[in-house]
Amino acid sequence: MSDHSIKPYGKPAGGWDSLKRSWQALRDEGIVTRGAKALLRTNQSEGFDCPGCAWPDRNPNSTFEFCENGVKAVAAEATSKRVTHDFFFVHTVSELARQDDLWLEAQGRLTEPMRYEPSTDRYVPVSWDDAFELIAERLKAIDHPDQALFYTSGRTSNEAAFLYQLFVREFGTNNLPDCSNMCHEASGVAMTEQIGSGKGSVLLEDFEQAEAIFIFGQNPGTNHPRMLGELRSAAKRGCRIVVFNPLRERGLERFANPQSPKDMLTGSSTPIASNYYQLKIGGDLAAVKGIAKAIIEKGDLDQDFIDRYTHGFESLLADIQAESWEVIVEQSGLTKNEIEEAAGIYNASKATIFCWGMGITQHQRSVSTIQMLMNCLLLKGNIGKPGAGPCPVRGHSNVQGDRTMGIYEKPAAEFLDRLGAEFNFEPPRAHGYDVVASIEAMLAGKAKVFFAMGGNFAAATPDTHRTARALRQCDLTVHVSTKLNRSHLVHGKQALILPCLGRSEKDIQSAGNQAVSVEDSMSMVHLSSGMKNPASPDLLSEPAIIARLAVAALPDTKTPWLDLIANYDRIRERIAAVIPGFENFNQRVRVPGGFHLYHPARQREFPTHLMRANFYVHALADAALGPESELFNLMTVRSHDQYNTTIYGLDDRYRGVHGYRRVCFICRSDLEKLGWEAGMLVDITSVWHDGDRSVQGFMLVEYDIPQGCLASYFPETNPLVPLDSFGERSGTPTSKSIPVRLSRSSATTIAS
Ligand SMILES: Nc1nc2c(c(=O)[nH]1)N[C@H]1C(S)=C(S)[C@@H](COP(=O)(O)OP(=O)(O)OC[C@H]3O[C@@H](n4cnc5c(=O)[nH]c(N)nc54)[C@H](O)[C@@H]3O)O[C@H]1N2
Ligand SMILES: Nc1nc2c(c(=O)[nH]1)N[C@H]1C(S)=C(S)[C@@H](COP(=O)(O)OP(=O)(O)OC[C@H]3O[C@@H](n4cnc5c(=O)[nH]c(N)nc54)[C@H](O)[C@@H]3O)O[C@H]1N2
Ligand SMILES: [Mo]
Repeated sequence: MSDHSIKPYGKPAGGWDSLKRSWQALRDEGIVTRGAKALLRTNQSEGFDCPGCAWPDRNPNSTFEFCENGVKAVAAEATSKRVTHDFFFVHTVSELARQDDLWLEAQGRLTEPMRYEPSTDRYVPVSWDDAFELIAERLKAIDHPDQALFYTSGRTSNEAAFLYQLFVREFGTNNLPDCSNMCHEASGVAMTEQIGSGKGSVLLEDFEQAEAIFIFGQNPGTNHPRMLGELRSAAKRGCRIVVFNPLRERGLERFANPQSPKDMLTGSSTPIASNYYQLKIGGDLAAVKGIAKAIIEKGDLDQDFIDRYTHGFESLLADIQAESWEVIVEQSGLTKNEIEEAAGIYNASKATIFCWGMGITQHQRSVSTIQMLMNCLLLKGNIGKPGAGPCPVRGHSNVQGDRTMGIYEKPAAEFLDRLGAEFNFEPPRAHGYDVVASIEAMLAGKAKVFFAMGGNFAAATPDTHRTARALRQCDLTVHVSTKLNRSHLVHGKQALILPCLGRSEKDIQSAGNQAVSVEDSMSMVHLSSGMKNPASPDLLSEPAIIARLAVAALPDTKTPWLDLIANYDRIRERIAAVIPGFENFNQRVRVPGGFHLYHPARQREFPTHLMRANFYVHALADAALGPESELFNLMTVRSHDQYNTTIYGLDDRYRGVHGYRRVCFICRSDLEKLGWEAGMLVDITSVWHDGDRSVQGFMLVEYDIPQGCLASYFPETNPLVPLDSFGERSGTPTSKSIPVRLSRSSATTIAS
C-alpha cells in the first residue's frame, strides 16, 4: 500500500522499482501466475497487442518486451475481480457516484449487460437482445440521425472500428467524435496540410540512425516506457537527445533498463537527455521559431531539398527574418543562448527526428506549433531519409488505426464514395460533431442518444460539470466497456452498460477463434489474438456488439452483418476493398510482425494540392499571460499510476509523490512570492470569459518548473477546462494551458 509522502526521486527511471511495482500490480489484481503468463504473450507475433500505448514493438519474434505500465494495463484487464449483478443490486448509482475513480476501477471486470432502472436508482440485468432492441427503439424515435452521437476510444480494433463507422454511416450520420479529438488531432490537421499525410513518417529503424532526437512535450518514462529503450540505445551511441519540457521528467534524464541484466545487476544507468530546456508552458511555438531563425541566420539549410520538394519558402524566410529575438525569448521562456545552442545541435545533425506528445497538442495554437516543427524539419530536409522525420507519439494502442478505418467526423469524399459503393448505400456527406461539438449539441438538446465504444467520456472530456449536464439530458446513454467507470454513473434518462471482451481474451465466433488487427504509432499493422478465457461467459466482442446492434437498428441494411462477424477475415476483405493500402490484407497481416502502411513522405512524395511539402507562416501572438499577471498557467498531466481516466494507484513515483493525486506542482520562487509553503492546501480557479470554475483542496508540491507555470493531474482538474477553450482548427480542449488563480483552501484535509 502507498504511504503518504513527497520525496524527490533520485534514482534513474526503470530499474528494480519498476519490476517491484509491476509485481505489485499483478498481486493487487490477484493474478500473479495467470497474469505473468498472459504478459509473456503481449506484443508477440502470436500474442495480443498490449492495450497500453501505441509505441511499436521492437521485434515481434523476440522475448517479451517488459514495460511496467504495460503490465499495469494488462493486469487491470486480466484482474480476477468481477462486477456482477449482485454488485449493482447492493449499490445504488448515487452511492457509486460518490466513490472515486480508483475505487471504481478496482471493482473488477464487468460481466453482463445492465440497464439503468430509475425507480430504484440501480443497474439491473438485461438480455443482450433486449438491450439492442432498446437502443434500436431510441434510435428510431429521434427526428434525425444527426441527433445521435457515436464516440470511440482508441482501444477499438481495426475490425470493430470499421464495422462501427459503417453502422453509424448506414444509420445516417457522421457524428463520430473520438478520443483523438482530445489528443493528436492537431498533428493530423497540421501535417495533412503540410505533407499530405497526418501520420508520422519514421520507423523504429530510424531511431537507430538519427544523430539527434528532439522531444517536445512528451513524458515517455510514464506514457511510452518502451520508447526509453530506443532512447537509451540512441544515447549510448552518441545521438543527441534534446528535450523541451517545462517539467524535469525523471524518465527523460536517466534510465536503467529493466531488460538489461547489466543495468539491473551492476546498478548502472544511462543519461537520456543531453540537453534539457525548461521552457514556459505553451512556449514551443516561439522556441521552435527561434530554432528556425537561428538556422536561417547561421546554419546550413538543405537548399536542394527546399527547391525540389517544397513550397512557400520565401514567405517563411521573410517572416522569420522579421521576427524579433525579444519576442521569441519572452514567449518561450528560454534565453537566446539556449535556443541557439539547441539550434546548433540541430544544425550539426545530419538526420534528426522530432517527437512530440500532449504538451504540444493540447494548446490553443497547437496546429501552428506543429507546423513550425514541420517547417524546421523541412528547412534541413529532415524527412524521407534514414534517421529523420516527424514522430507524433500516439496514445491509445489503436487510436491511429481507428482513424485509418474511418472513425472521423469529417470523412473525405473519396472514402465515402468507396464505402457506399462497397456496401451499396448512400453515406451521409455532412460533417459530424467532434467531442466538444458533441457536448454542445447535447446541451442544446440537438443530440439525444449517446453511444460510446469504449472510453470514459464523462471523465476524459473538459468542463466536467457541464459535460455531466449534457449527458444527463440525453434520452439514452450506452457504454460498451470492460471496467466500471464514471461514465456509467453520469447517465441519460435511460442507460445501458454493455460489457465486452478485452484484448487479452479469446474471441470465439462461429468460424472459430478470431484475431483482430491494430495499427501502431508508426503505421505498422499487425494481428492481435487473445488467449485468456473471457472474464465472463456473457461478454460479447466489440464486432459482435456492433453487428447485432446493426441488425436490430437498421431494418433496410444490405450488409450481411452476422456473416461478417462469423469470421473476421470477411471484415478484413471489406476493409481491403474500401481503404487504400490494405490490399491483400488477410495475407499481409499474417506475416509475423505485420506490414507497414505506405507513407508517401518516406519516398519524398507529398500529396498536397501542389504535390509539394508546404512551409507555413505563423506569427507569434501576444503572450496570453503577461509577466505581471496574477494568473498561473496550469497544465494537466498523467501520473505514473494511471491510464488516462483509469487510476491504478496514488503514486507518481518519478515525481516523488506517494499517496496523493490532488496535488499542484509549483516552483520555489512562486511559493516565496505568494508567501506560502509546500504542503499547503489550495483551491484552483480557472478564469474564463463566462465565469470561474474551481476545484478544491489541492496540496502544493514544490517542483522544478518555471515561474508562472503549474502542473496537476487529469482527470481531477478537468472541471477547470472551459468547454469553449479549444485549439484553433483542431478543436482539442486546451488542457495543457488553463489560466488559473490559486487561493488558500477552506478544505482542511486533502482527498487522497
Ligand atoms: N501509463 C500510461 N501510458 C499512457 C497513457 C496513460 O495515461 N498512462 N495515456 C496514453 C495516451 S491516450 C496518450 S495521448 C499518451 C500521452 O503521453 P504524453 O504526451 O507524455 O502525455 P502527458 O502525461 O499529458 O504529458 C505531457 C508532457 O508534456 C509536458 N508539457 C505540458 N505542457 C507543455 C508545453 O506547453 N510544452 C512542452 N514542451 N511540454 C509540455 C508535460 O510536462 C509532460 O511531460 O500516453 C499514452 N500512454
Ligand atoms: N485534462 C485533460 N484531459 C484529457 C487529457 C489530458 O491530458 N488532460 N488527455 C486526453 C487524451 S490524450 C485522451 S486519449 C482522452 C482519453 O479518453 P478515453 O479514451 O475516453 O478514456 P480512457 O480513460 O482511456 O477510457 C477508459 C475506459 O475504457 C474502457 N475500456 C478499456 N479497455 C477497453 C476495451 O478493450 N474495449 C472497450 N469497449 N472499452 C474498454 C474501460 O471501461 C475504461 O474505464 O482523454 C483526454 N482528456
Ligand atoms: Mo491520447
